[in-house]
Amino acid sequence: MIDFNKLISGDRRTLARAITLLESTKDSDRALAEDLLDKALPHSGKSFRIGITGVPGVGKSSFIEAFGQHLIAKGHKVAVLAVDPSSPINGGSIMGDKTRMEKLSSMNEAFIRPSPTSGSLGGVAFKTREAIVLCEAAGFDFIIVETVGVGQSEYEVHSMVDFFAILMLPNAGDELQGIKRGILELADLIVVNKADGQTIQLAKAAVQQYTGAVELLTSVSLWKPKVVATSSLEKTGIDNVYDIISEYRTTPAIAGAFKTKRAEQNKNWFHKLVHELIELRLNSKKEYKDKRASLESEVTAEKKSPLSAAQDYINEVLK
Ligand SMILES: Nc1nc2c(ncn2[C@@H]2O[C@H](COP(=O)(O)OP(=O)(O)OP(=O)(O)O)[C@@H](O)[C@H]2O)c(=O)[nH]1
Ligand SMILES: [Mg+2]
Repeated sequence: MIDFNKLISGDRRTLARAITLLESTKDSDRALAEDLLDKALPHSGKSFRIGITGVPGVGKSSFIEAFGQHLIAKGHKVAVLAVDPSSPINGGSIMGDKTRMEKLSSMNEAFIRPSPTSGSLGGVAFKTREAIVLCEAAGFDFIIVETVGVGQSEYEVHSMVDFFAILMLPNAGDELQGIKRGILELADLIVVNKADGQTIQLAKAAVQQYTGAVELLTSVSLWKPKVVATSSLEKTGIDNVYDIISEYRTTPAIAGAFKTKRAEQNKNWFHKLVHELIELRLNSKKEYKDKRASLESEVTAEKKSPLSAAQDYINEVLK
C-alpha cells in the first residue's frame, strides 16, 4: 500500500500517506503501520530534532516559517510536525499552520504536518514520535516539533527532541512571572520573538532579563541556555538561532552525549509504552476490570488499604 522506495526517496505525498496510516486507529492499519515503522527504523535517526514551544500567539508558526526557509537555504530538508493539545479533533490548526507557513509549505525541501488526532496512549504526542521516524527515513535532516505551551505537551515534546527552544513575548516583566519555572529549565534556547517595531526596546530588555534568569538556573551542566531576540516577520535574528544550534551540535561534550541522550529517550519511551499497554490490555478484559472495580469500592469504603488492594489486584492478574 505504501511504496517504501518512494518513501525513502523523499516523496512528500507518500510520506503524508504513511503518516496517515500511522494515525489510523483501525487494527489492520495498525499492523501495516508497525511493519512500515520497522522497515523505516534503520533509515532513521540521522536528523537533528528541535522542539519549539511558547504561549498561543507568540509566533511559533511564523518563526518556523522564517527559520525553516533559512535551513533550506543552508541546504537542509525540514519537516515540521505540530502537536496541538487543545484541538484533538481533525486539526483545528491545519489552516492556521499552513497559512502561517505559506512559503515554507510550498517548498520541495519542506514537509509540514498539522496536529494528529491523538489517542490517549502515550499522551498527545504519541503519534509524533512515530512520524519523526518516517520523516527521517524520507531524508528530512531537520525535524521541528511545534507545540503550544500549555499542559503536558511541552514535556512530551522535550522528551523526544535533541534541542528545545522556548519562544517568549517581549514584555518580559509579565512573562517572567507567568512562566512555569520548570519550563525554563527545559530550554536550550530562549527566543524573544517580535523584536521589531514598537516592541524592539522591550525585547532587548527581555533578553537581558532572561539572560539573568538563566544565570540563576542550577540544573545547567553541559550547555548553558542561550537567549536571543528575533523578528519572524522581519527575519532578523534567525541566523543567530542557526549559529547557536550549530554551536550546540559541535560542542564536544554535547556531541559526545548525543547518542546516550537519544538512547535514554528511547528507553524511557519503551517503559512508558509498556506501562500504558499493560493498562490498556488489562482494562480490555472484563474479569480484571470487574476485579479492579470491586477492589476500588473496598478502598473507598476504607475496608482495604490502597496498597493491599493493589497487591490483591496484581496477584489476581499474575496468578
Ligand atoms: N510584529 C511581529 N508579529 C509577529 C511576529 N511573529 C508572529 N507575529 C504575529 O503574531 C501572530 C501569531 O503568530 P503565529 O505564528 O500564528 O503564532 P503561534 O505561536 O504559532 O500561535 P498558535 O499556533 O496559535 O499557538 C500573527 O498575527 C503573526 O503575524 C514577529 O516577529 N513580529
Ligand atoms: Mg502555530
